[in-house]
Amino acid sequence: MNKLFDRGQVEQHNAALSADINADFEALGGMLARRGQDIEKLTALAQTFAVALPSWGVGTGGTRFARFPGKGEPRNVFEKLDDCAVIHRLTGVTPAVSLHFPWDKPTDANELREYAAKLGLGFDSVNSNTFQDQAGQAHTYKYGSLTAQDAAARAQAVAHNIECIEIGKALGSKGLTVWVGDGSNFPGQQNLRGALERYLDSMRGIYAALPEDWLMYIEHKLFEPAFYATTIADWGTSFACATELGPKAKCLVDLGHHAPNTNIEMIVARLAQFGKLGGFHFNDSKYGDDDLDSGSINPFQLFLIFNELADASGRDAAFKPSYMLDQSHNVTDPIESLMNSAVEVQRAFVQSALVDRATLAHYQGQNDALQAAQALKHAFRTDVSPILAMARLRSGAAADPVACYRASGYRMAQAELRPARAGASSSGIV
Ligand code: LRH
Ligand code: MN
Ligand code: MN
Repeated sequence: MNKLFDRGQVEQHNAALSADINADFEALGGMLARRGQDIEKLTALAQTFAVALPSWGVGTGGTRFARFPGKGEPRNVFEKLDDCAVIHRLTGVTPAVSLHFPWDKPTDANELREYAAKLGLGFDSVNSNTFQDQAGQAHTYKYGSLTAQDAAARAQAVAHNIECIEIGKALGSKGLTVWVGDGSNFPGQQNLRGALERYLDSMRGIYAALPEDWLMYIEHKLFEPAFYATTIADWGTSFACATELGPKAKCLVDLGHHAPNTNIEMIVARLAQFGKLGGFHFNDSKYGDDDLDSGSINPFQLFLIFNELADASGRDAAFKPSYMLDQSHNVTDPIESLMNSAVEVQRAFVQSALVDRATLAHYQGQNDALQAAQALKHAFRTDVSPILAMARLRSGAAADPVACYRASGYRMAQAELRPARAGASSSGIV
């Protein structure tokens, strides 16, 4: 547990900044009012926003070449939750954590659930891991897991996913995210159709174990670790499988899992249109699955994705895909990166609410491409920072999360409490 923020630190920090925030908020409110928009409504909307944290994101990530650990990294799932609680305390928008098994497998799920509850955290969907072999496991995933030729390896992968559901039930999760790296590195290595048939067969076994109120999220990814053909490479395959499996199966869009320059917002629109958009793994990238901080490379793309989400919500009030960050932090303090990223996703959400949809539809109807594009740009160019800061003040979070975090000395305190262990890897990826 961290006591650092229980000593009025956030309140003091906010008191020092509130006059400036109020002034900026008032100025922006006046400007928005002239555009017919109500800043109070937008602030209330911002306060409804939430994005889940990846448990593996609070440790320093790594690449296939090296991992450079930071100070005071969490050494187990309890410490990961401690760090996640700091992020939620300061941003107010990350109330749930997404666990990854077996990395985060609890010895006692009830104890973990209670620990999280005391920190004010809940659990988002759980993630299975059949993309690496675990110590002592009977059958290797070297040649695939849910698609393996070896029936025993497939059965083991199915059983692992069902075990994830069982643990998730005890934790209060409501979903299972399935990403498999299965595929091939050489033309001819696999029968492409056969691999997908085996995948579907395995997934049917997992689907059958889903509780009534759960969803299964199918996460596609173009490549890596399979470099010739990945079985679930794209949203089309994901959509076909989700359709085949049934209503509890939906598609999950990880922003980094596409070819460069792919029109991701259009994928979002398509999946939403056909009722199969389940959720997101937010991150940013320049080349591939870079797992960089959300909004750090292409904030306009993030905005355009939320513009599609706003359009979908306008058509169906019940539309509610799940939001999660999935990032790897190599050169920053992971807590800082996750705080900034959560705020960047929230920013895109609020900016998308600024789009005047009637005006946009009018220009679209007139085939006025220039003004239609400007209708979007107008919203995107609006700096909604005062709204986000005010939403944090009103939610009891920190006006400036990173500044408040740095002033607290949390990281240095953890460095004392959590001495580095040789070869320790928080996520198990490296
Ligand atoms: C695969 C992926 C998937 C995994 C996570 C660690 O690249 O995005 O979501 O579970 O990374
Ligand atoms: Mn992902
Ligand atoms: Mn990924």
